[in-house]
Amino acid sequence: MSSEMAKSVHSNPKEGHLHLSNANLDRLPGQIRRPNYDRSGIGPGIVHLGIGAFHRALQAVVIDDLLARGASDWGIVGASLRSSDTRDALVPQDCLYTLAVRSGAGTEHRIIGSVLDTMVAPANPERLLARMADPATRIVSLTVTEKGYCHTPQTGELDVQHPDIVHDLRHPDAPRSAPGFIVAALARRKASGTVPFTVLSCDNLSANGHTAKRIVTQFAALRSRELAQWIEDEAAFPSTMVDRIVPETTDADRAAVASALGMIDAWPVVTEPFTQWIVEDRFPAGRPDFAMAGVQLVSDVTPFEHMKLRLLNASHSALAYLGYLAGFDTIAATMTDDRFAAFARQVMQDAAPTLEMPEGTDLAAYSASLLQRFSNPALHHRTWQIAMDGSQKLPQRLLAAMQDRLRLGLPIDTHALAVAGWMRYVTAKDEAGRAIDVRDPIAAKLKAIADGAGPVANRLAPALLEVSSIFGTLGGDPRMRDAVTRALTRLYEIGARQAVEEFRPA
Ligand code: CS2
Repeated sequence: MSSEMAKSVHSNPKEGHLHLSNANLDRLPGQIRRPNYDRSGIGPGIVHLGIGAFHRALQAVVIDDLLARGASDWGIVGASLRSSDTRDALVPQDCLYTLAVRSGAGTEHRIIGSVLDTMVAPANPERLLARMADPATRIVSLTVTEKGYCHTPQTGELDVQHPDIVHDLRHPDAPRSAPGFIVAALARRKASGTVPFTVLSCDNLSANGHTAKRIVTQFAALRSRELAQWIEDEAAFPSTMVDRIVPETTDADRAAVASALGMIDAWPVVTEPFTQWIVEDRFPAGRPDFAMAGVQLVSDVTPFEHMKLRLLNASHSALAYLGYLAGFDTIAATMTDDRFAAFARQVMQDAAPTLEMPEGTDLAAYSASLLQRFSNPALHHRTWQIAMDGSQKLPQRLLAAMQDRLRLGLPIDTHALAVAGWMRYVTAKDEAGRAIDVRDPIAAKLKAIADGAGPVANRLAPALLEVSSIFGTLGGDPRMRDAVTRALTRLYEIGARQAVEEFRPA
């Protein structure tokens, strides 16, 4: 690794400030934990696609823990599939960064050293492909968000019309998408007689390993049947459940970290004390000793993934849409209103009967801990950030539980209010008539539907329920249509705050 190992004292020429770097580690205040291992001796065993804040607050911390214990020589090469921001921030500081763990009790800072290098895929796809195809790479992990899978959210199948998929089929050696990179690198490994790397999805999708495998093999089959079969037979795609709340880093966070460090970190990550990673133990090409760093290794992650998606993420999304509409900027602020806290608890309670958990799982205790985490006053997790990409998130967070409740003959009013909150949100106008900056791959389509229907619940709800990539057959169910229309009607009549207040579980 070249660039990140430079041994010069970095300082900002304009202001004369120190910058975080290998050479400056000794100048940090004594109490700040930092890599106690020789970073130059670590091999790049893991390539991570989507090196955003989430990865840097969770998997990279686990790897840093193992390196600190001398229990591993697996390092991470990170890649961004789109922007160069992370590379531009991290490479000049030798890919070191600060993890700032915040709670009501204060902030703990720690410097993470497990990321060895950071690349920007579009700037040099060949460099990333070569690294992925290198036999030294034995795991390719992913946090590319739901939309990075280029799939139809409702079915989990590859979207063959997706512009990046169309592009990657035409340009297999200069891909853009995560499936495109994985398949191109696996094709090279097959050609050179190298075992496949293990693909480790760390995104919030149900059965994320199965989904990744389905998408990768479907894409490979469009290139070659034989390649798809080889991947099917030889490559492992363990599912994982990852959990840590990681809000977007703000300039205020950067300033706070700089003052704690006495030097500048261009891109620290801010998170909560809680962290959990559950992984299916299928790594034919080898893996670090994850368990030593507290990772839970299991044979089937599905129940835990459903639990997290339907309790944590579902109530998070519910709070995000309804809280945003009620004028709350953050989840913690939304939670200070008892009515919203009670509503979040109800989303969790209603999801519980749809879960089949291993014996001994205490869903009530889990839910209580989630409510406490959401209330962490030191985290500024914006409702707007969680509201993003609803078309990709609703199916596994809210709709799957609704489907199960209908099957069980149970009412769906709680979840219907959350879905109605999303519908009100994607009209792109808030309750005071101000524009909402809706971020979603199909934002334009949703807005067009909303404009066509107008702010009239019994037109808007059925029109949006027809978006089959989100709702599938559930959208055509009269019980769904009635419950969502009723909830949306109340949102228009009395606003989110009162709709949540008036809400009483049936
Ligand atoms: C959140 C998640 O942004 C979102 O949609 O619900 O990122 C959530 O914070 C994490 O899944 C927590 O593990």
